[in-house]
This record gives sequence, C-alpha cells and structure tokens, in this order.
Amino acid sequence: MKIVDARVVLTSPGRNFVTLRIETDEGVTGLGDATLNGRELAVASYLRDHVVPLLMGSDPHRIEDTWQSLYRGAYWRRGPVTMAAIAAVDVALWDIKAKVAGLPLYQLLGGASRERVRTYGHASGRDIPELFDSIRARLAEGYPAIRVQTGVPGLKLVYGVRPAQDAAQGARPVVEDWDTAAYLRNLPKVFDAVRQEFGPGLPLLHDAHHRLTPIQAARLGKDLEPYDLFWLEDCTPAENQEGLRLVRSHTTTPLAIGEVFNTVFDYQTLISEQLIDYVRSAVTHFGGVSPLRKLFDFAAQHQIKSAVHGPEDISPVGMAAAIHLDLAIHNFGIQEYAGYTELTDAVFPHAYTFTDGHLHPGEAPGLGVGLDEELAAAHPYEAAYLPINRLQDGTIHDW
Ligand code: EZ4
Ligand code: CO
Repeated sequence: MKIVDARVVLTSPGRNFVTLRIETDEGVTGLGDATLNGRELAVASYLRDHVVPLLMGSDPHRIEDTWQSLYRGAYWRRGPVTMAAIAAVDVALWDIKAKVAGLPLYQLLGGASRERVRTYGHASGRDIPELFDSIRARLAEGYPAIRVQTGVPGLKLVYGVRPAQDAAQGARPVVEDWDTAAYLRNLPKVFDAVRQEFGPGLPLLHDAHHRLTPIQAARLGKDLEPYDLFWLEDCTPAENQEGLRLVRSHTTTPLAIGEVFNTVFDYQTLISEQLIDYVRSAVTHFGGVSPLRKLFDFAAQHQIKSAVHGPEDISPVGMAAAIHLDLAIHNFGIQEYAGYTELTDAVFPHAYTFTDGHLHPGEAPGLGVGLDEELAAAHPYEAAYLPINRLQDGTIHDW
C-alpha cells in the first residue's frame, strides 16, 4: 500500500480548522487534525511545503517509522507547529490502518476499557446569577461535571467568560484585562456560592489559564480546598516544571496541566515527581495518537490520569481521536467536551455520539469522521487571533 496524495484543507465553519487528508493507491483515505488556534497557516504551510512531499510513495502502515522520521528527520524538534503537523499525519495513518482492518480505532488500541467516556462542560457567568444559569444549562444538557469560570469584580473581560470567550476573534486580538489579587479574593467566594447552590456531589473544575506564580497558586489551592474541586487547571505557566513542587507541597487540590505542552519532555519532572494529577495534552498538539498513548502509559506509572484537551478549537477529527484513546486506556480520567456548531458537525460528519454527558466513538471503521470538502470550501479560512491580556497598568500578562 502506498500514499499517493495528501492535501491540507482549511475551513472556517464558524472558526478555523486545518485538516490533512491522506489518500492511498487502494482508495482508503485518512484524516488528521492540524488546527493550531490563531496560527493555522503556519501548520498548513509546514504540512504542504515540507511534509506532504516526503509522504508521497511511502507505506501508510508504517506509522511509528513515519512519526520518528518526521520528528528526528526535521532536526528542529518539538514546538507547537511541528508537533501539530506530525499529529495530523499520525492520526490520518491510524485512521487508514483501522479502516483497512475494518475496525474502529479503539479496537487497535487494545479495545474498550469502559462503556463510555465521561466529559465535563463549560459554565461561565459575569456574576453569580449568570453563572448559576449557565451551570443549570450544562446540567440540563447532561454534563456530569462542570468547569466554572467567572468574571472578576472591577475587570471588563476575563478568560473563559462569554461573550469574551477564548474564540479567536478577528484580525486584531481582543484585549482582556487582569488583576491577580482581585481574582484570588473573588474565586473562593464563587465556589462557596456554587457549592451552597448545587451541593457537595457535583464535580467542579476551574482553569486558572497560566496566570499565577507558584506561591499564588499554592494559596489559591489551599483556599479552594473546602470546595473539593475535581481539579485546578494550568495554575502556573508550567514551562517551569519545578515551580509545581511549591504548589504541590502546600495544597491537596488536584492539579491538571498540559494543554500547551507538545512532547513528553514537558512532563518529565511533573510526572516522575507526581506533582500533578491529570495530563491535559490534546492529540492534535502532542504529535498524535502514538505519543499521547506513550504519555498516558508513563502517567499511569504514577497514578496520574488522562484529561485530553477538548475545546472548540480541536476539530471533530482531533476530538474523535481523543475519544478512541479515552475508551481504550486504563488510566482515563475525564474528557473536556465543548461541543460544536451544527455547521461544523455538517463539515465533519462523525460516528461518535454525545449522550447524557458521555461520549462514545461509535463502531465505524477508522476514526469514524468524514470531511465534506464542498461545504468546507464554502466556508473559507478567516484570519483570527486569540485575545491578549493586560494588567491594570497596561503590562502584558499571560493569557
Ligand atoms: O484557551 O483552546 O481548557 N481549555 C482551554 C482553552 C484554550 C484554547 C486556546 O486555543 O484553556 O479554552
Ligand atoms: Co485550559
């Protein structure tokens, strides 16, 4: 079997997605997601100009060898652009292999370890009443666990709170504002109110989006302990893995990290010293199913569980790959699932289902996701940036 064609499809059915389609001489095709929110064209060029020519004529069954040759052969290793490009190839080849086998991908990953995949949804509000409405809406949709994000008194636009949201917005970045002290004062009050309204049993999560120093994160973790969070996410910018030692030694609030990581090396200290509880990488940004499976096996040795990143900016192709892994691995924790617009679901028709807050990959051979190229072409790429974030005096802060 040979790869005879590979092309990159850019589309924006409400937001941008980058998809790689690989075709073989036997007519079997595979899809991979290469979406890097706000930097989509860089990955598209990396694939078109530097990767596709290397794939022509090669054997699509040699997934590991292809992965290693793209990773090692480039000489310039790692980084989000490179790893998103490699991820798209890896996932498309797994899609092809599973289609040839006539099996859904999860069967090639060891088969189902559970009946279905538990998810969490996003609730947010500028204030407590708006937040409560949003939590009720997610509960009505069936979500068994809820991520809680709120406005901060005195701030206009805060991460994760609609309508600002994290959607890439237009040709110039939206500027959000931030005050860490105000946030740290406010958040425990929010969780106190949520626990009083919704009771002790509802799993609650929160994303600090890389904005705290280790000592601030340690303090927040302690302050949130009475509210029994499922996790506190991205409490610090964890390029500095050692910073988590300080956080960990001060709080029993579970910690989740990794959506911006792209190789296992970003996790070495965090996992081997058991400084976190959940690994958050996405198939799409971590080089694909192959390396993510290895990460989960490494994490399992330290009782750390999976929690694959699943925002709107992972395409249904990347989401499907995650759901197959989630069903197969033993140390599954939870899957983030924000859902998609109807138009996105029409561009990427899929076998996976979302029922009562749980996902299942379905039984179609391969990933079980298609791409309607005509509909995709009717909704072309639109330049869009993620927001940026400034402190009250104008200083740029982590977004
Ligand atoms: O801000 O995917 O947990 N989810 C997140 C996301 C990220 C976006 C960035 O593109 O933090 O909302
Ligand atoms: Co996050």
